[in-house]
Amino acid sequence: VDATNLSPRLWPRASAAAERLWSDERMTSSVIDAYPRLVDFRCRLLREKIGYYDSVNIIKPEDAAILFKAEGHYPKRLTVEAWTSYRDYRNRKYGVLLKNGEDWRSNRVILNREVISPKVLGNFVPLLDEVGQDFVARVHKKIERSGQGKWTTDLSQELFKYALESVGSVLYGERLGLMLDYINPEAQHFIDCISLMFKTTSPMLYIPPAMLRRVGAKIWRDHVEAWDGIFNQADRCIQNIYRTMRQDTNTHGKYPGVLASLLVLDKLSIEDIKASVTELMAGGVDTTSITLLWTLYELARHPDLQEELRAEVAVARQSTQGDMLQMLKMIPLVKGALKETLRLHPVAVSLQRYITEDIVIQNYHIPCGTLVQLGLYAMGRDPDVFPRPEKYLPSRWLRTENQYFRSLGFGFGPRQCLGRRIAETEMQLFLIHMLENFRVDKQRQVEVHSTFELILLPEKPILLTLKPL
Ligand code: HEM
Ligand code: 2DC
Repeated sequence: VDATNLSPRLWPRASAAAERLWSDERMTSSVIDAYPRLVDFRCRLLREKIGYYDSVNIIKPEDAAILFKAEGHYPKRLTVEAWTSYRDYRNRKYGVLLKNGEDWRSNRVILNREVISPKVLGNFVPLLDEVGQDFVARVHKKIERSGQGKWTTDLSQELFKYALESVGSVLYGERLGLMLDYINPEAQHFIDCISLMFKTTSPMLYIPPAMLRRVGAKIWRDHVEAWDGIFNQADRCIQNIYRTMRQDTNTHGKYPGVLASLLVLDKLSIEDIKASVTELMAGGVDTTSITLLWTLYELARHPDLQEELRAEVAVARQSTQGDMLQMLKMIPLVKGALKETLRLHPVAVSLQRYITEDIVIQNYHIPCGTLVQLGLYAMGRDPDVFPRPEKYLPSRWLRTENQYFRSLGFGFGPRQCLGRRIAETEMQLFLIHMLENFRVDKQRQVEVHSTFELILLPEKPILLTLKPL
């Protein structure tokens, strides 16, 4: 059992299993330190072997610091074989997500400049702000139509559309039209394919996809169908931009989007650009939307906190008179809320690296080449790291000294999330507009736990009620 990645609810069961392992002579060599004690968070290091993976698991910020110092020049994380198998099967190039070594680095350096460097934020903000405004207008319309002055719904489908519209507008410099009443069925299909792709990936973490492919397993066929849908839609979007670029030479000085900028820059091959833009488009949907859903859920559970955030946004709005770029610098509590959401509900259950030198963690010598996993979910709920971890407290992020290797939701270093700036900006703008327009409420006090479908998701639908202020 990979106990670092389990929800604490399941830990008593893991503990019982561990107890059995611990007393089994043959197992002790693969169980470092007192495995059962992991259950009360005091165990700091765990070696596990699941199928063909052999990894060392850590959960402390100090240990994370040691890990990332040993990640080397070309940081490498666990390869999701289902994803590389699909690319190999269809003869498609790897994008930056799946590349490694020098090939990864040379692509990543160029992508960084167009996607994550501070200089592009000014280009992204007006595009993303417009999507945020359209989302709010759409909710107002839904409320009007309900005839009840409020709208109660599972917002996840709406949030998927918001996220895809946002990432699409940044990548293509154009609107996909997902905030309209009648949306392109191909865009809806793309959204469905991404969820299916994640869902079918997780069982294949433990059963080699090559074998599933040989026996024609349904899970592999579904996975291929999902990626096919993703690539087809991305290809259509990319072709579209490619065509219009050849027709008109952007004379109006308008920001043309990430794809067109990369094509004009001409530093990556078209195939490399297509591969990474497809990954950006696919990576930009479920991640931010689920994080926003969890944030609204937490704000609904903490009405006083919600008012505090609203007040912060109001002050920022007033003192900047709507200059969005400025406004984004004046909302530390909103940013804290997003960090707090990722602490309790991380999208990625763990971060991993193959270390490129020997390290010593908690007195254990770990040889070069070992896969080391940092359990993000476990760290976020460790009372030694976050006092009163069960409490949703955005203000705990207001002090920079509280953040030493603790805010790792987007990963770390040169291999961190490439979509981070897009994600953060898109989520901050969403919260600004929502807080300025609606009060978020929820039915009863029901705890919602997480489930693992490669990324962590709410285990059941979250019903929220939106009321105009
Ligand atoms: C990688 C989290 C949104 C695209 C990652 C990683 C994490 C992560 C943990 C691995 C980083 C590491 O190994 O250090 C998140 C979270 C998001 C989010 C929490 C939102 C709340 C996005 C968005 C996009 C995106 C919006 C696209 C626009 C990518 C890509 C990589 C990546 C392409 C691979 C980068 C590389 O290997 O060089 N993300 N992500 N992500 N993410 Fe995100
Ligand atoms: C899943 O044990 C659990 O950002 C595994 O936007 C280890 C593992 C490896 C890679 C992680 C993955 C986990 C979770 C999802 C991540 C992925 C790297 C990138 C990906 C964190 C923790 C994600 C969601 C990307 C996906 C982009 C893709 C759809 C094109």
